[in-house]
Amino acid sequence: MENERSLARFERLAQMRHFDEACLAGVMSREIHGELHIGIGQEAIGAGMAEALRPGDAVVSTHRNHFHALAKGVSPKALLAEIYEKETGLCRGRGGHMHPFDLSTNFSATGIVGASLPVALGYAYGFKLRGQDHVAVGVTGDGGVLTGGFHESLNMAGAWDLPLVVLVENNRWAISVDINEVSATETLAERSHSYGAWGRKIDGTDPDLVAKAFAEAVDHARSGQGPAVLEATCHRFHGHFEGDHDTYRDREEKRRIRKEHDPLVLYRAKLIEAGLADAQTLDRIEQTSKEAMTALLEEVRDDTQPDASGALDHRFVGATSP
Ligand SMILES: Cc1ncc(C[n+]2csc(CCOP(=O)(O)OP(=O)(O)O)c2C)c(N)n1
Repeated sequence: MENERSLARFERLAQMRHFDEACLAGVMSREIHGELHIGIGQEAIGAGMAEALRPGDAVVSTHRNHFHALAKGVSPKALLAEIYEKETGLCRGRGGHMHPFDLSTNFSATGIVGASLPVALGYAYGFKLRGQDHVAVGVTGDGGVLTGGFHESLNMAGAWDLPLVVLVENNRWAISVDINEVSATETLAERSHSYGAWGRKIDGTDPDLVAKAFAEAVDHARSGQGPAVLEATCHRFHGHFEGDHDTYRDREEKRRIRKEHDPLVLYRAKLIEAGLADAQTLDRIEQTSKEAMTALLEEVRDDTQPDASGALDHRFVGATSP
């Protein structure tokens, strides 16, 4: 049982890594336009959060949203097609990578930093009003914690015991701003105390630690005890977006981070050491995941792009066509 769960977590880590590598290919080939924010190095958070989420729960993510979408059960095909600006995409290629929206899984994201939290708060309030035992997860980076929306959302969730889980992906950097130089508190999780919320800081490079802490945070919110703040530390291996020269970080430091904190490498070693898997099994999982993603990418590349004449189709408000 324990090894099945561990293998499933390893598989999710691999799938997330390969998903973002498939996105990178589209930047190199110029099939993907605009800024692309990938999460390579941060996979353990997405891989760890998947298990505690139920279909009715809502997740509202950020500009760096791919892994949270996959964790919530968004179709990898529809997400990749959206990122590749295809008619088969989640939003028929009109939203792009920063604005995926999936009514069927209650997943959405916003490119406005900090704005994921008030939207998640709205879901949480709606769940409470309807007497549903769903939770709303608002994801933010460390930079987003410093916005007014973080305070306002947690204050209201604390005052009204709303089922809001704030998941903070602390990768240290908000573009070029080091959180350690701009935060008035030592940790971001300790801000939870001001709102009577559950709070914890964990190492977000280990999917086991994430799964355990995230399940506790979700249980707390689901059981009507009010909001939770989970700060998961992680490392962003790439620049802020593909095209960022990333000169604010030392080259040697970046090399060290990749060498010492790769969640896939670390989890592989952990499973082998604990006798939960052998190297061949893990190789096979990685290989299968890579092949599946290669096939998916080929399929997506063959899909059609929306025609410019349909730019105003599929809007909720003011649509001219049915
Ligand atoms: C309201 C707002 N201000 C500024 C930006 C520009 N911007 C995009 S991402 C980003 C930094 C976000 O940092 P963080 O929240 O730590 O997330 P990370 O990129 O590390 O995942 C900024 C300032 C924005 N998108 N929205």
